[in-house]
Amino acid sequence: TPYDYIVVGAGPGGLVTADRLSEAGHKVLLIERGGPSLGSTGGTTQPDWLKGTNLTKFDVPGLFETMFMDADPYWWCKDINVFAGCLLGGGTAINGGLYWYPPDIDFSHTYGWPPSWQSHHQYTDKLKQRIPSTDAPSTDGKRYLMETFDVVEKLLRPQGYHQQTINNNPNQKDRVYGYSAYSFIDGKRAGPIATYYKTAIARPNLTYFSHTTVLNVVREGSTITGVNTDNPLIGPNGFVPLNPRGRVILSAGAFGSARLLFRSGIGPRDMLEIVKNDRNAGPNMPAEEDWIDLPVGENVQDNPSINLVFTHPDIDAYENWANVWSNPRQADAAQYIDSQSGVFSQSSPRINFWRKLMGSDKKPRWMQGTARPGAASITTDFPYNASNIFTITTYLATGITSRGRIGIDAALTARALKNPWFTDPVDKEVLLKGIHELIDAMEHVPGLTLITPDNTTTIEDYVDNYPTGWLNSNHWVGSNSIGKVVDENTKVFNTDNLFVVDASIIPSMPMGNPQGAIMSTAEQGVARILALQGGP
Ligand code: 6FA
Ligand code: ABL
Repeated sequence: TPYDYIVVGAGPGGLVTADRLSEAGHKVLLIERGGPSLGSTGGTTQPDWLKGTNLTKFDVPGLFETMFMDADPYWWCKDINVFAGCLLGGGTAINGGLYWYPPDIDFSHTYGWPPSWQSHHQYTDKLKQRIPSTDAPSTDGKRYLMETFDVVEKLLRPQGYHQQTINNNPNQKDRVYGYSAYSFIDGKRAGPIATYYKTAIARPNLTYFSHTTVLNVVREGSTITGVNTDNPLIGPNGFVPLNPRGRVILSAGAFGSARLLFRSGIGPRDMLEIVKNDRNAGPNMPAEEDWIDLPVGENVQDNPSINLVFTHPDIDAYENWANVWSNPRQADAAQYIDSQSGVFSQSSPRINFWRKLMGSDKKPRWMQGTARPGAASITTDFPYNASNIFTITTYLATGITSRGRIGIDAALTARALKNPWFTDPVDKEVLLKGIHELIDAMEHVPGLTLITPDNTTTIEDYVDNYPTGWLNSNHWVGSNSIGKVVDENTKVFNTDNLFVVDASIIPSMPMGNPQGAIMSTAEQGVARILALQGGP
């Protein structure tokens, strides 16, 4: 059967979009390549200690770190060479849940947004109504395992930082710190899965297909007529048609949506040639005279991030999260099962902070810090007390000038062709400045020891020799930047009815971990699509 709207991908971009389109009464098909996540959506992956409940790995915030410690991590997309969630909720099913209301500057013309997006605030308000942030997700309103907050606060205060409820003042991002805010509700992962998806799936005019991969959009010149999938149950040969005035919306993520455009004959010639030479994808491409040349995959950004690992005698490293799956602290597990309260109601981060720094190019850049008990990696020859470790991840955010490129290789795996971190040396200079400020303040915190890098390595050498891939923050944006690949209504240039709504249209790095900025973008994007003439 034909649809008014086909939305490809059930990540944060796709869920906001599918919910708003179906709310407006349209006949909507939402297609997701992965399976269920939260228990409420049919997910069943859970540790033994949660047997008998419907709480899964994806529901329980305190299991977040186990995403990176599992022998069979089926939730990662296998054909994207960085972390990306391929299941209902996309990244929001597996991410750390840090959730920031975007500051106004993140939608400013300076950072690439069209002038018509300047009064964006109302769309963030719509998002807040659906997913309110909380910095105290435990159902008893208390915060747990807060030693990391207390120690890092001691490091920040002498530098003139002051405490805020961060999401009460999204525009204040210089020398502020606060409790980590999350998209959790009632002590459980929520985000768009427990909110937008929940209302969308309840509507009879929305159809959801999981375990179905869209291969390409089918187009005649500039007009999209439907999508090809790998699922014959969805339509003959896996094809789903659009209604005459129907539209397709790609929400497959920064890598996934770029690849779908390539496979549909839209993008730089070198990428389209790869698709053309592929035995399976080539025959589905439009004829060469219909190829559309757009900078798909260019202009990509991701925060460069550097981890600093410390010890302090006050810290409880929570066994570096290694036991939460098979051998959790009994009292904490019991408390969580009983009332979704306690340590397990929060993911690993405990404190976040921001600082505005000027580069030698006179451009401001904002540094974000995220601190958590434990560490992903430690390099030192000295002995240290493993039960006292914690990590500060320093990110460089709004204002970064480095850009990279996303593309596909001969196997059609999506990957960075040009890494986006520190391509402009000023970004590195600024992040180094921020790291030095933190290290210099350590003298104010008795007992605080930096173990990675240790005192045999300078900060400069540490950053210079940092393994490139570790700079990845999983916050990719920009591969289909608004103004370059899509117009101000999120429509792909030179097409009649193809749209993109996800992280890929965001033209520059937002201030914080991006899921809030992405869903806020989606709120305005889908409002524009609904208002745009010529649709269903
Ligand atoms: N962002 C935050 O704001 N806070 C965090 O704490 C945070 N943590 C993480 C994190 O710990 C990890 C490990 C990762 C990978 C990301 C994190 N992020 C965090 C970033 C955030 O999750 C992403 O920026 C955000 O999810 C991106 O949203 P998008 O809507 O742009 O894209 P997704 O990848 O989430 O969703 C795409 C969906 O499309 C997936 O469900 C995928 O399965 C589906 N899909 C892709 N190709 C498809 C196809 N061809 N056919 C059908 N479905 C497809
Ligand atoms: C994010 O926004 C990042 O994308 C994640 O990388 C980060 O989680 C979460 N938020 C929480 O701050 C980290 C884990 O804490 C590490 O243990 C892990 O090694 C790292 O992600 C992998 O990128």
